Amino acid sequence: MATEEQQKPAGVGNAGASHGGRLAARALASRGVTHLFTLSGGHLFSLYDGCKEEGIEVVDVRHEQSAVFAAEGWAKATRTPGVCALTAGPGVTNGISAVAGAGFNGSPLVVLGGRAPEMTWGTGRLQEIDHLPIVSPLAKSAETVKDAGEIPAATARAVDLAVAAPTGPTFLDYPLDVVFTEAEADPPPLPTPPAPEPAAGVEEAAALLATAERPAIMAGTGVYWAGAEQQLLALAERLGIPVYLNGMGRGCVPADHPLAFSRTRGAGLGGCDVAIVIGVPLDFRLGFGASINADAKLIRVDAEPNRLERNRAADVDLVGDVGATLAALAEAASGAGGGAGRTDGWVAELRGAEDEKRAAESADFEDDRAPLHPMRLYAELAGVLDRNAIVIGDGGDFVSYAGRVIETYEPGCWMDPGPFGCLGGGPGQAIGAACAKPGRQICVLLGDGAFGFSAMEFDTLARHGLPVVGVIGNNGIWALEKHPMEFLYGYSVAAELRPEAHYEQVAEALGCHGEMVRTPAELRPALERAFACGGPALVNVLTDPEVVYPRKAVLA
Ligand SMILES: Cc1ncc(C[n+]2csc(CCOP(=O)(O)OP(=O)(O)O)c2C)c(N)n1
Ligand SMILES: [Mg+2]
Repeated sequence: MATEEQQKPAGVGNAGASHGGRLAARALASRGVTHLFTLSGGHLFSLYDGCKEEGIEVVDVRHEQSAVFAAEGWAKATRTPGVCALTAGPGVTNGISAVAGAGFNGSPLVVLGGRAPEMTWGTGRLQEIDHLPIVSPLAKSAETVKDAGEIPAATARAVDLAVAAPTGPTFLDYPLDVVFTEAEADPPPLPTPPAPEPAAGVEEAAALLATAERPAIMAGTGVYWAGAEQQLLALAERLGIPVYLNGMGRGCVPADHPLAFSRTRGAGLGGCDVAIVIGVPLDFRLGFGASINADAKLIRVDAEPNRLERNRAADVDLVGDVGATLAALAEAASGAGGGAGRTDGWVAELRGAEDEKRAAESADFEDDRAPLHPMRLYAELAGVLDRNAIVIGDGGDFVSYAGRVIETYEPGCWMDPGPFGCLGGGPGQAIGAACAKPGRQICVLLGDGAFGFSAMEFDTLARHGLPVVGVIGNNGIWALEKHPMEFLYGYSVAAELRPEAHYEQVAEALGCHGEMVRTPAELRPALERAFACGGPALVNVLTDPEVVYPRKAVLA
């Protein structure tokens, strides 16, 4: 059977000729792109050839979803665009969940697609499907290049748009005939970003803040994408405001900063008189806005308008450059009489409550049971992680526990699926992060259920020599589903996994270091060996399926 791949298109073998793949790669290189995450397909050959010419490293994975997650991991680790290429048809459709997740996270990534030839469109060629209606609702832009001469401009546009605030994924596909055709065209110059302007309304917000005695900041992923951590810290310090962080916001104020709080969010947001919600939507994670005291004044700061206004509208909505807005807010509120002293009592009250909550956790941290309590696992892990380790969560309850207790000290060091909540993104993100940050500890936390989605990416880690350490919380169940279903119905279905499965042997078979851990005493040495082995490793820790995560909502 002759496939698209076997028909040799024009432009191949013409050394030095600028076929569309080379034009695309040059455009990527002009934007500083150094890595392309992909899984092979003939529709992409000319793009690979272009990458070879430009010195762009091609990192090939085992499922297209992982290629997109890897691009997202790159973006999250570097705040520069992550780029992936998916072959026509099933390659693109396999990537869709990850594209949707990146949209929810505002992750700046560029998804390049192969595409059946334009000349014969509609004749039923292999893998012929129009991707745009599928991708358009999920991405900032979705475009097909119809002319080889347009490739540099369209490719550069896809990158430039992904990183423009509000950041997010973009999609561009190249029909096979177009991308194998030669043309002469250069990528356009880099656009000059607009000067960062504070949002309108800062004075009004500052007036609220200047007299606040119990202010609180809730900051999320948007702060990270805006690169506004310095301005966030300065605002908190000048006005003495306790800070709660989620998503990629974690680490934007170091976990051990006197104004960083995590265990008292209920008291902090529920008891504040003025809340500043920065770069995070008022979605389920914030009780649809109800986590914040109903009587408090709400100041919202974001790069985009409030998409969830039906949940709760802000008293002052500051839409614009996040960093410039926070800086202007700190200046104006200090000028209007606000200052750290006014909030001392409030900060001390929360610190007392925070210390109490932490003290209450210590029993779980020292829990001696085997199989392990997940909290004991995290206590042991904390002892081996560097301050700037990148920790990636992929799982149910196992990751909910991690989100509670893993401390993040620097921006870009915590990655979770975000509000789209797609399991299976951990290994891919780890691949991207490891490519972006060689020499860093990269640790991916995996539920045993989550591990199954992308287990073959341990092959990718081994082939590319990426020293990622996976840690499985292996409780033999889909705990986040099993326990709530039992609570609701008194029984559960479709919630069991194989108990004590030797997933570490899967990793070993793929060329990684693997260990199974059954008791708390075995864990620390196993983790140390895993981080010291110099390559990818998987530590498969048996955890107690009877531990029920103390969840407020049974269903999201
Ligand atoms: C792609 C996808 N499929 C299904 C779900 C629903 N889901 C959320 S958490 C969860 C259980 C995860 O189990 P595991 O990874 O073993 O972690 P545990 O809860 O057992 O700690 C499931 C099935 C999801 N979020 N994403
Ligand atoms: Mg599980």
